[in-house]
Amino acid sequence: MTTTHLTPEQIAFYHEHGYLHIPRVFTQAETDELASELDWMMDKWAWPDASWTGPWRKVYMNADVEKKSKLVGMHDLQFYSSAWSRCVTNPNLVRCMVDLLGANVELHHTTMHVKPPETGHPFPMHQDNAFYEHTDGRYVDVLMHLDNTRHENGEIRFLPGSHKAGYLPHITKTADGPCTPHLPTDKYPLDATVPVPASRGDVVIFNIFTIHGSHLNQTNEARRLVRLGYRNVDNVQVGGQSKGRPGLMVAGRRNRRPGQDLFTTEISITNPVAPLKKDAEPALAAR
Ligand SMILES: O=C(O)CCC(=O)C(=O)O
Repeated sequence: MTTTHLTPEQIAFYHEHGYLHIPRVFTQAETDELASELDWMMDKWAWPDASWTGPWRKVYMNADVEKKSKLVGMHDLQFYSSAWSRCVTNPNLVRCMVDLLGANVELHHTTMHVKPPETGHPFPMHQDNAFYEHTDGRYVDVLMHLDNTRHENGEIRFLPGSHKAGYLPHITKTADGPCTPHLPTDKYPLDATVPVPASRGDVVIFNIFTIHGSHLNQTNEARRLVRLGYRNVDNVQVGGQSKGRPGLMVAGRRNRRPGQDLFTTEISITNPVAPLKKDAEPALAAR
Protein backbone atom coordinates (compact mmCIF):
# COMPACT_ATOMS: atom_id res chain seq x y z
CA MET A 1 0.00 0.00 0.00
CA THR A 2 1.76 3.14 -1.15
CA THR A 3 -0.87 5.85 -1.28
CA THR A 4 -0.97 8.36 1.56
CA HIS A 5 -1.62 11.84 0.26
CA LEU A 6 -1.29 12.77 -3.37
CA THR A 7 2.02 14.43 -4.17
CA PRO A 8 2.07 18.06 -5.38
CA GLU A 9 3.03 16.65 -8.81
CA GLN A 10 -0.02 14.36 -8.89
CA ILE A 11 -2.32 17.20 -7.85
CA ALA A 12 -0.81 19.49 -10.52
CA PHE A 13 -1.17 16.72 -13.16
CA TYR A 14 -4.87 16.28 -12.32
CA HIS A 15 -5.57 20.01 -12.56
CA GLU A 16 -3.58 20.38 -15.80
CA HIS A 17 -4.80 17.28 -17.68
CA GLY A 18 -8.15 16.56 -16.00
CA TYR A 19 -7.27 12.96 -15.09
CA LEU A 20 -4.79 10.95 -13.00
CA HIS A 21 -3.78 7.31 -12.63
CA ILE A 22 -3.21 6.36 -8.96
CA PRO A 23 -1.64 2.90 -8.59
CA ARG A 24 -2.37 0.45 -5.74
CA VAL A 25 -5.04 2.35 -3.84
CA PHE A 26 -6.59 -1.03 -2.92
CA THR A 27 -4.65 -4.07 -1.70
CA GLN A 28 -4.75 -7.39 -3.51
CA ALA A 29 -6.98 -8.84 -0.75
CA GLU A 30 -9.41 -5.88 -0.89
CA THR A 31 -9.56 -6.09 -4.67
CA ASP A 32 -10.19 -9.84 -4.59
CA GLU A 33 -13.10 -9.37 -2.17
CA LEU A 34 -14.60 -6.49 -4.20
CA ALA A 35 -14.30 -8.52 -7.41
CA SER A 36 -16.04 -11.49 -5.88
CA GLU A 37 -18.85 -9.29 -4.50
CA LEU A 38 -19.19 -7.64 -7.90
CA ASP A 39 -19.52 -11.04 -9.57
CA TRP A 40 -22.31 -11.89 -7.12
CA MET A 41 -24.12 -8.61 -7.92
CA MET A 42 -23.73 -9.22 -11.66
CA ASP A 43 -25.52 -12.51 -11.16
CA LYS A 44 -28.22 -11.40 -8.71
CA TRP A 45 -28.93 -7.72 -9.38
CA ALA A 46 -27.33 -6.09 -12.42
CA TRP A 47 -29.02 -5.23 -15.71
CA PRO A 48 -27.64 -7.80 -18.19
CA ASP A 49 -27.72 -5.15 -20.87
CA ALA A 50 -27.41 -1.49 -20.00
CA SER A 51 -26.07 -0.50 -23.43
CA TRP A 52 -25.98 3.10 -24.59
CA THR A 53 -27.99 4.10 -27.63
CA GLY A 54 -27.21 6.45 -30.51
CA PRO A 55 -25.72 6.79 -34.00
CA TRP A 56 -22.17 6.41 -32.60
CA ARG A 57 -22.82 2.62 -32.35
CA LYS A 58 -22.55 2.23 -36.13
CA VAL A 59 -19.26 4.15 -36.15
CA TYR A 60 -17.52 2.00 -33.53
CA MET A 61 -19.08 -1.42 -34.27
CA ASN A 62 -19.88 -3.38 -37.40
CA ALA A 63 -23.45 -4.66 -37.82
CA ASP A 64 -22.71 -8.09 -36.37
CA VAL A 65 -20.84 -6.81 -33.29
CA GLU A 66 -23.41 -4.06 -32.77
CA LYS A 67 -26.16 -6.66 -32.42
CA LYS A 68 -24.20 -8.68 -29.86
CA SER A 69 -22.53 -5.88 -27.89
CA LYS A 70 -23.61 -5.51 -24.25
CA LEU A 71 -22.78 -3.62 -21.08
CA VAL A 72 -23.61 -5.15 -17.70
CA GLY A 73 -24.43 -2.43 -15.19
CA MET A 74 -26.15 -1.23 -12.05
CA HIS A 75 -25.97 1.71 -9.69
CA ASP A 76 -25.02 2.12 -6.05
CA LEU A 77 -23.25 -1.11 -5.27
CA GLN A 78 -22.82 0.06 -1.67
CA PHE A 79 -26.56 -0.50 -1.13
CA TYR A 80 -26.15 -4.20 -1.91
CA SER A 81 -22.77 -5.25 -0.50
CA SER A 82 -20.97 -4.19 2.68
CA ALA A 83 -17.59 -4.76 0.99
CA TRP A 84 -18.56 -2.00 -1.44
CA SER A 85 -19.61 0.25 1.48
CA ARG A 86 -16.10 -0.16 2.80
CA CYS A 87 -14.75 0.57 -0.67
CA VAL A 88 -16.45 3.99 -0.92
CA THR A 89 -15.00 5.06 2.44
CA ASN A 90 -11.54 3.55 1.87
CA PRO A 91 -9.15 5.91 3.76
CA ASN A 92 -6.56 5.98 0.96
CA LEU A 93 -9.14 6.93 -1.59
CA VAL A 94 -10.84 9.49 0.66
CA ARG A 95 -7.49 11.19 1.35
CA CYS A 96 -6.96 11.56 -2.41
CA MET A 97 -10.45 13.07 -2.77
CA VAL A 98 -9.77 15.57 0.02
CA ASP A 99 -6.52 16.57 -1.69
CA LEU A 100 -8.49 17.40 -4.85
CA LEU A 101 -11.90 18.50 -3.58
CA GLY A 102 -11.28 20.12 -0.20
CA ALA A 103 -12.15 19.08 3.35
CA ASN A 104 -15.88 18.36 2.91
CA VAL A 105 -16.48 15.48 0.49
CA GLU A 106 -19.74 13.69 -0.28
CA LEU A 107 -20.22 10.41 -2.18
CA HIS A 108 -22.64 10.99 -5.06
CA HIS A 109 -23.09 7.54 -6.66
CA THR A 110 -21.39 4.36 -7.79
CA THR A 111 -21.99 2.59 -11.12
CA MET A 112 -20.85 -0.82 -12.37
CA HIS A 113 -19.45 -0.99 -15.92
CA VAL A 114 -18.70 -4.53 -17.03
CA LYS A 115 -17.77 -5.09 -20.66
CA PRO A 116 -18.53 -8.74 -21.37
CA PRO A 117 -16.02 -10.82 -23.40
CA GLU A 118 -15.52 -10.35 -27.15
CA THR A 119 -18.13 -7.71 -27.89
CA GLY A 120 -18.12 -5.68 -24.64
CA HIS A 121 -19.65 -2.29 -25.25
CA PRO A 122 -17.45 0.69 -26.31
CA PHE A 123 -18.16 4.17 -24.92
CA PRO A 124 -18.32 7.16 -27.29
CA MET A 125 -16.60 10.33 -26.12
CA HIS A 126 -18.60 12.27 -23.52
CA GLN A 127 -18.41 14.31 -20.34
CA ASP A 128 -20.02 12.81 -17.25
CA ASN A 129 -21.60 16.18 -16.53
CA ALA A 130 -24.10 15.27 -19.28
CA PHE A 131 -25.48 12.58 -16.95
CA TYR A 132 -25.35 14.40 -13.59
CA GLU A 133 -24.98 18.10 -14.24
CA HIS A 134 -23.24 20.08 -11.49
CA THR A 135 -22.63 23.78 -10.92
CA ASP A 136 -18.84 23.57 -11.08
CA GLY A 137 -15.88 21.25 -11.61
CA ARG A 138 -15.43 20.20 -7.97
CA TYR A 139 -16.49 16.65 -8.81
CA VAL A 140 -14.15 13.68 -9.28
CA ASP A 141 -15.09 10.39 -10.96
CA VAL A 142 -13.02 7.42 -9.81
CA LEU A 143 -12.69 4.28 -11.92
CA MET A 144 -11.93 1.41 -9.53
CA HIS A 145 -10.19 -1.36 -11.53
CA LEU A 146 -11.16 -4.97 -10.80
CA ASP A 147 -9.22 -6.15 -13.87
CA ASN A 148 -6.03 -5.10 -15.62
CA THR A 149 -6.91 -2.95 -18.61
CA ARG A 150 -5.22 -2.49 -21.98
CA HIS A 151 -6.18 -1.62 -25.53
CA GLU A 152 -7.65 -5.07 -26.28
CA ASN A 153 -10.18 -4.97 -23.43
CA GLY A 154 -11.03 -1.27 -23.72
CA GLU A 155 -9.00 0.77 -21.23
CA ILE A 156 -10.23 4.26 -20.36
CA ARG A 157 -9.08 7.05 -22.72
CA PHE A 158 -9.01 10.83 -22.20
CA LEU A 159 -8.74 14.06 -24.14
CA PRO A 160 -6.14 15.76 -21.91
CA GLY A 161 -7.00 19.26 -20.72
CA SER A 162 -10.53 19.05 -22.10
CA HIS A 163 -12.04 19.79 -18.67
CA LYS A 164 -10.84 23.38 -18.98
CA ALA A 165 -13.49 24.16 -21.63
CA GLY A 166 -16.30 23.38 -19.15
CA TYR A 167 -19.55 21.72 -20.13
CA LEU A 168 -20.16 21.15 -23.85
CA PRO A 169 -23.49 20.44 -25.58
CA HIS A 170 -24.03 16.69 -26.18
CA ILE A 171 -26.11 14.83 -28.77
CA THR A 172 -29.19 13.62 -26.89
CA LYS A 173 -31.60 12.86 -29.70
CA THR A 174 -31.74 11.65 -33.28
CA ALA A 175 -34.49 11.55 -35.89
CA ASP A 176 -35.59 8.27 -34.26
CA GLY A 177 -35.95 9.73 -30.77
CA PRO A 178 -33.83 10.24 -27.65
CA CYS A 179 -30.39 8.64 -27.31
CA THR A 180 -27.71 8.41 -24.63
CA PRO A 181 -25.77 11.72 -24.37
CA HIS A 182 -22.49 11.71 -26.31
CA LEU A 183 -20.24 14.02 -28.33
CA PRO A 184 -20.11 13.86 -32.16
CA THR A 185 -17.76 11.07 -33.30
CA ASP A 186 -16.30 13.13 -36.17
CA LYS A 187 -15.23 16.01 -33.90
CA TYR A 188 -14.26 13.79 -30.96
CA PRO A 189 -12.89 10.48 -32.31
CA LEU A 190 -11.89 7.83 -29.78
CA ASP A 191 -8.55 7.31 -31.53
CA ALA A 192 -7.44 10.90 -30.89
CA THR A 193 -7.20 10.31 -27.14
CA VAL A 194 -4.66 9.20 -24.54
CA PRO A 195 -5.10 5.61 -23.29
CA VAL A 196 -4.63 5.04 -19.57
CA PRO A 197 -4.16 1.31 -18.98
CA ALA A 198 -4.22 0.34 -15.30
CA SER A 199 -3.93 -2.68 -12.99
CA ARG A 200 -6.34 -4.37 -10.58
CA GLY A 201 -6.52 -2.30 -7.39
CA ASP A 202 -5.54 0.93 -9.18
CA VAL A 203 -7.88 3.84 -9.68
CA VAL A 204 -8.00 6.24 -12.63
CA ILE A 205 -9.73 9.47 -11.72
CA PHE A 206 -11.04 12.33 -13.83
CA ASN A 207 -12.87 15.63 -13.63
CA ILE A 208 -16.62 15.74 -14.35
CA PHE A 209 -15.85 17.91 -17.42
CA THR A 210 -13.03 15.75 -18.86
CA ILE A 211 -13.93 14.22 -22.23
CA HIS A 212 -13.39 10.46 -22.26
CA GLY A 213 -14.47 7.14 -23.78
CA SER A 214 -13.24 3.58 -24.39
CA HIS A 215 -13.02 0.92 -27.11
CA LEU A 216 -14.72 -2.45 -27.40
CA ASN A 217 -13.58 -5.38 -25.23
CA GLN A 218 -12.27 -7.88 -27.80
CA THR A 219 -10.70 -10.34 -25.34
CA ASN A 220 -12.26 -13.54 -24.07
CA GLU A 221 -12.59 -12.20 -20.50
CA ALA A 222 -14.88 -9.57 -18.98
CA ARG A 223 -13.44 -6.12 -18.18
CA ARG A 224 -14.81 -5.05 -14.79
CA LEU A 225 -14.72 -1.39 -13.63
CA VAL A 226 -16.81 0.51 -11.12
CA ARG A 227 -17.18 4.28 -11.19
CA LEU A 228 -17.39 6.12 -7.84
CA GLY A 229 -18.47 9.78 -7.98
CA TYR A 230 -17.37 12.23 -5.25
CA ARG A 231 -18.06 15.95 -4.98
CA ASN A 232 -17.29 18.91 -2.78
CA VAL A 233 -20.46 19.04 -0.72
CA ASP A 234 -21.10 22.66 -1.79
CA ASN A 235 -21.08 21.81 -5.52
CA VAL A 236 -24.83 21.90 -6.13
CA GLN A 237 -26.32 19.43 -8.63
CA VAL A 238 -28.37 20.98 -11.43
CA GLY A 239 -29.93 17.88 -13.01
CA GLY A 240 -29.69 14.19 -13.89
CA GLN A 241 -28.84 10.99 -12.06
CA SER A 242 -29.37 10.99 -8.27
CA LYS A 243 -30.31 14.70 -8.13
CA GLY A 244 -31.72 15.70 -4.76
CA ARG A 245 -30.57 12.53 -3.08
CA PRO A 246 -28.19 13.04 -0.13
CA GLY A 247 -24.95 11.07 -0.24
CA LEU A 248 -22.70 9.71 2.47
CA MET A 249 -20.24 12.26 3.88
CA VAL A 250 -16.84 10.57 3.47
CA ALA A 251 -14.80 13.52 4.78
CA GLY A 252 -15.56 16.63 6.85
CA ARG A 253 -19.03 18.10 7.32
CA ARG A 254 -22.10 19.22 5.40
CA ASN A 255 -22.35 23.00 5.75
CA ARG A 256 -25.91 24.23 6.29
CA ARG A 257 -27.07 26.69 3.63
CA PRO A 258 -29.33 29.55 4.72
CA GLY A 259 -32.84 28.15 5.12
CA GLN A 260 -31.77 24.59 4.33
CA ASP A 261 -34.03 21.97 5.89
CA LEU A 262 -32.97 18.59 7.18
CA PHE A 263 -33.29 15.68 4.76
CA THR A 264 -36.64 13.97 4.57
CA THR A 265 -37.00 10.47 5.93
CA GLU A 266 -39.78 9.67 3.46
CA ILE A 267 -39.01 7.56 0.42
CA SER A 268 -40.48 9.04 -2.74
CA ILE A 269 -39.67 6.21 -5.14
CA THR A 270 -41.30 2.83 -5.27
CA ASN A 271 -39.10 -0.21 -5.05
CA PRO A 272 -41.17 -3.30 -5.62
CA VAL A 273 -39.72 -6.44 -4.14
CA ALA A 274 -41.38 -8.72 -6.69
CA PRO A 275 -41.85 -9.37 -9.46
CA LEU A 276 -38.73 -7.61 -10.74
CA LYS A 277 -37.60 -8.48 -14.19
CA LYS A 278 -33.99 -7.35 -14.49
CA ASP A 279 -34.08 -7.08 -18.27
CA ALA A 280 -37.22 -4.94 -18.19
CA GLU A 281 -35.26 -1.95 -16.89
CA PRO A 282 -34.74 0.92 -19.35
CA ALA A 283 -31.24 0.87 -20.80
CA LEU A 284 -30.83 4.62 -20.48
CA ALA A 285 -31.18 4.48 -16.73
CA ALA A 286 -27.98 2.49 -16.44
CA ARG A 287 -25.49 5.27 -15.88
O1 LIG B 1 -16.17 1.93 -18.48
C1 LIG B 1 -15.66 2.58 -19.40
O2 LIG B 1 -14.86 2.10 -20.20
C2 LIG B 1 -16.02 4.02 -19.62
C3 LIG B 1 -16.34 4.71 -18.35
C4 LIG B 1 -17.07 5.96 -18.56
O3 LIG B 1 -17.21 6.46 -19.63
C5 LIG B 1 -17.61 6.63 -17.40
O4 LIG B 1 -17.48 6.11 -16.29
O5 LIG B 1 -18.19 7.71 -17.56
